[in-house]
Amino acid sequence: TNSDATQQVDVAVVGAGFAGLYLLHRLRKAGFTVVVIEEAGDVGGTWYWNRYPGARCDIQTIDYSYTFDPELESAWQWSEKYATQPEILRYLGFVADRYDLRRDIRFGTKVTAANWDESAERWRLTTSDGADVSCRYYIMATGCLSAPKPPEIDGVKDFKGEVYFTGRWPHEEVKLAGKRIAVIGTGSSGIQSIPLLAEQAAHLTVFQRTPNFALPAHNGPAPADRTAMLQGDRAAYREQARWSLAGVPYPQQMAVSWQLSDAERRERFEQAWAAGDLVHILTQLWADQGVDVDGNALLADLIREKIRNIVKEPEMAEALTPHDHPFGAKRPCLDTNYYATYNRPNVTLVNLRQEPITSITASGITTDKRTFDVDMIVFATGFDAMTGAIKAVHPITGRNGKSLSDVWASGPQTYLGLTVSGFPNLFLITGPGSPSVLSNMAVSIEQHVDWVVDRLAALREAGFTTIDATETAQAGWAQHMADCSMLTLHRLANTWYTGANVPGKARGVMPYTGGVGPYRSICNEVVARGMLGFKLSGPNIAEQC
Ligand code: NA7
Repeated sequence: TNSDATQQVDVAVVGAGFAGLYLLHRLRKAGFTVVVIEEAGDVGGTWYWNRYPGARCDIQTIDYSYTFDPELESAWQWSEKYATQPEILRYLGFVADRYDLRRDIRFGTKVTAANWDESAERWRLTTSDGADVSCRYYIMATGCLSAPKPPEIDGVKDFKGEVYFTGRWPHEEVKLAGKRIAVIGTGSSGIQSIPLLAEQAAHLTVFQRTPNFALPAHNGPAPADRTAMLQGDRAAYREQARWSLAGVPYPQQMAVSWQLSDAERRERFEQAWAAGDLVHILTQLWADQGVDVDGNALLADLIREKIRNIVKEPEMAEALTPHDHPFGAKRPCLDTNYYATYNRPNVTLVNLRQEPITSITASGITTDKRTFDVDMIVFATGFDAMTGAIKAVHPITGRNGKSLSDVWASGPQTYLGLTVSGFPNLFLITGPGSPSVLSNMAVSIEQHVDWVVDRLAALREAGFTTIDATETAQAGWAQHMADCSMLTLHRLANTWYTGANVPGKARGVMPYTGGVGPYRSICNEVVARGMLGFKLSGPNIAEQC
């Protein structure tokens, strides 16, 4: 390595998505030198890669925005209740321009290794473009759904037609009209794209392994009541979101399902179905819907009834109806005409529970019962979530030569979802152990970034040069996470939340299920109690203790 080419900075950030951009802005304002390393050709993260037809945010865009600068908020107007991918990407580009962020981002570059140098108390990053980086602090803003899962089906390479992954959709236009298209996967990406693919395809065949709950987005203008709340008192609206359970300002429901009559429950449900809002239907019907299987089943049954009413062919309706998991334990979806799409004559549903795929051939997909000849296969098969982007991108080596992949071999271990014991000065944004994926990402990202940047400034002020979580604190966080996950239903489904979607991955509920507001108060308390659970060191340590 040519040491002259090494870039010396205070902080290196990986990823220029929602988190990385805000990190760069805040770190600069706090007086740190920063470089951001980004594999893609531009900013955007998730919204750079996921360009498939129908890609949208399914948190309302008035909530899915940066809130750190009121002037930014008034400078940008969203066009609809749920913005499309191109509009969100334009927004992130607008933010990058407004704060002149691109000049410190190295695009088209990957980190290929990261090593902690104990004597220098710095991280040394090797990168794909040759110029290494030496930094005091290393922050992974790599996202939780950014490493696409391999297809896991034999014969993909033999297929002579076009192959696309929703999470790596081409930037050029993909011609769909008149084609025979297969989609594998019915998570959010499948459910958003299937109706649009069906409109253009000569024929669309959907290969479904597990049916998912979806509710209509009822997209359009932002709802007047929410907009009025935000405009009435912006600061209060944002503050309420920060202390809420899911990062959107809704109150805690107090009425338990069995306190309500059938008619009252139905009324609440119909309102939620008409509202077209994921956080509303996940939290606002009755207090036990997310924590008790019986309270949950009352809601799940009402959604099942809707599916039966929309899908005309009874066998198809049944195949599309989830029975294997409580509502919300697997990430539910927001749709536009999803179930109704199955009433179209050019759409076929293949239930992989009854006829599994045996192989992909030169001409299409073969199950153990039939062969489907197609021109295009779309994999909407998801991601190696939460840990994939952190573990797979490069070896990260901490104290005593330990690699993060080894330390995490039987499941991710963190303190507060933000740090890993034995990896000093390393921070994870939206990592395993954070509540982010169960919340409005924007609110969680701002909390994580603010906490980390405020800590780095405070450490610098006090003369500390390293921060490392203790093993005891990390074990305590694991215990607390396990306790919280016993209170919710996420543990009862095979999902990317639990590692079940990736063959061979360690199982366990990876997100913090205690909620955004409680998580924020824990992070604040850690600070208020002298960085409880962290070991700090530096030249001035004697004076500080
Ligand atoms: P998801 O939600 O992980 O969905 C992936 C889908 O692909 C899901 O239906 C899977 O079935 C299916 N799948 C995965 N692998 C296979 C194989 N090998 N064969 C057949 N079917 C398969 O990913 P998305 O991209 O849709 O959404 C990710 C998140 O982005 C979403 O939750 C939102 O937070 C935004 P399974 O359910 O595993 O049986």
